[in-house]
Amino acid sequence: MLAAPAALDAFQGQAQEQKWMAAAEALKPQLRRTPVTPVSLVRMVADPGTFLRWRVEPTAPAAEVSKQLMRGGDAVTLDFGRHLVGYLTFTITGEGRGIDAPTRLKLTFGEVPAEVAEPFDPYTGTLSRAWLQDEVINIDVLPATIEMPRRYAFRFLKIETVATSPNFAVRLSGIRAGAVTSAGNAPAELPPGTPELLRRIDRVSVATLRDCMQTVFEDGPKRDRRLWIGDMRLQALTNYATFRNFDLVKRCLYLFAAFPREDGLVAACEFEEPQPHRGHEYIIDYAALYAAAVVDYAEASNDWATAVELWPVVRRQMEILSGYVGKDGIFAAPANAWVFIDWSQNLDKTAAMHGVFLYSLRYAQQLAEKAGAHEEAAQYGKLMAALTSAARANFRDEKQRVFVSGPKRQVSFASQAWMTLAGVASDDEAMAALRTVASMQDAVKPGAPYLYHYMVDAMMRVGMKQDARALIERYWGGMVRAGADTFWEVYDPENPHLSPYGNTLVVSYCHAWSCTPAYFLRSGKLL
Ligand code: RAM
Repeated sequence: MLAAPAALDAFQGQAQEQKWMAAAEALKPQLRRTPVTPVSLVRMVADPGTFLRWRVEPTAPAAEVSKQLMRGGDAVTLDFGRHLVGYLTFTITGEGRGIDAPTRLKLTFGEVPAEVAEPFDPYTGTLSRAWLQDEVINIDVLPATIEMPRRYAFRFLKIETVATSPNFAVRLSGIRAGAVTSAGNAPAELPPGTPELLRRIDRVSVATLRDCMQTVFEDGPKRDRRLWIGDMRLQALTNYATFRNFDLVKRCLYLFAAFPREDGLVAACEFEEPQPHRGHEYIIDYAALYAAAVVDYAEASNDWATAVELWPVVRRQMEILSGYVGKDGIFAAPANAWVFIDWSQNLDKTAAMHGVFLYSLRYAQQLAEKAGAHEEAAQYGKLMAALTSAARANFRDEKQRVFVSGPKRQVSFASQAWMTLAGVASDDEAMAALRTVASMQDAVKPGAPYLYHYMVDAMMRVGMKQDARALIERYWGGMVRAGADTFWEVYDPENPHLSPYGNTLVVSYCHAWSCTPAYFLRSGKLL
């Protein structure tokens, strides 16, 4: 009996998805492992004058650790001198009348000083306490060489001797880490003669990307350790300008294609273990931006064959999302859907989301042409024209020379950035809007580097090179000046206590979406 067409379609769809999953798995990279040893013993000194609340004071070379005999209650803190993602090994010996009890150690790993200086409990964050990187281990037999089984993201390590027995003390030695990444050799630094701050920003960007490049582009190696579309797109762009690992991008694009929701919407994130599967969250703007990620990849790698292979996935996103465009030509996401755009609180996302969809349609149209889907390309063209005029009619405030969003006609950085990137405004209008918003006291500011990226991108698009550069120096440069080795998930220069999760200790301090200054600085358009 012949299958009904819908069932046949579903069957073919599943077969295709399995192929994509197999293709993704075949591209799974081998990680490179680099030994890293600690540089110094340090102590953290509370310093309200510093953004991160703690100052790091070296007290001795790291090798001195093995000169200390440690008893219950003793602790040491080590600085590895750089952020790393990897595994820890150390040796522990016992000395005294007799080793007559287990040794209990507590290890705490920190990306930033506060994580090894402040108690984790009582924990007040909204995300799982289990993300905080502390372990208690009991060692029954000494001497022993311990290989910690978990992977950590850290620069600092505190080791506390919780308990021995009155009859013995312990000595630590051979403390070392194996740092892992799928990034290849570091790209050449920015040429000498480039202002030092920009060279430092670039270095930190590259280190951020390196440590997030694992068997997928992770969002943050401390948390959430998974692949998100919005983060991946920005990592991939920076990767094209630095490590140029095209296969990792291809693997990630396939992973999203392989596990869509039943109706074909791509998931916002993917998990790799115990076997690849989709996350349970869907973000409307991330699904739209999948189109941009596919086309960016093809442009950078020249592998249009893969992009065309993924065209049905892009087409499906556009089909689903265009269903949300109302009769008035405005994109209106379903009430219960997650539209991300940024972490800023109280942001009205209507104009920005409309802009993201319009922006993504442009990429989808380009891919449709490549795939020979001229009908869809023409449809997208019409839809883009309708969305553009609806945006001008609904979001443009001629008097204030900005874009507004929502019933309260809210002015935000997000709306200006996305209206600019969507091409709704002329270059002059966009320039005026991007400058005006910066001078408006009550405009809703970006809440995280993800939106700052699109602010810089919008400025570059309309030729505001000086402004773009100044923003990078101020914002990412601010993190560097505050001691960042890798760029953070959230940063508000005016609010060191900002966290989307109710606690700064659970913030990721090596975060994918913050790595893009290297992309801008190496674009040839900024310097
Ligand atoms: C958080 C992560 C991730 C981001 C999502 C939307 O869980 O920070 O980077 O993409 O939110």
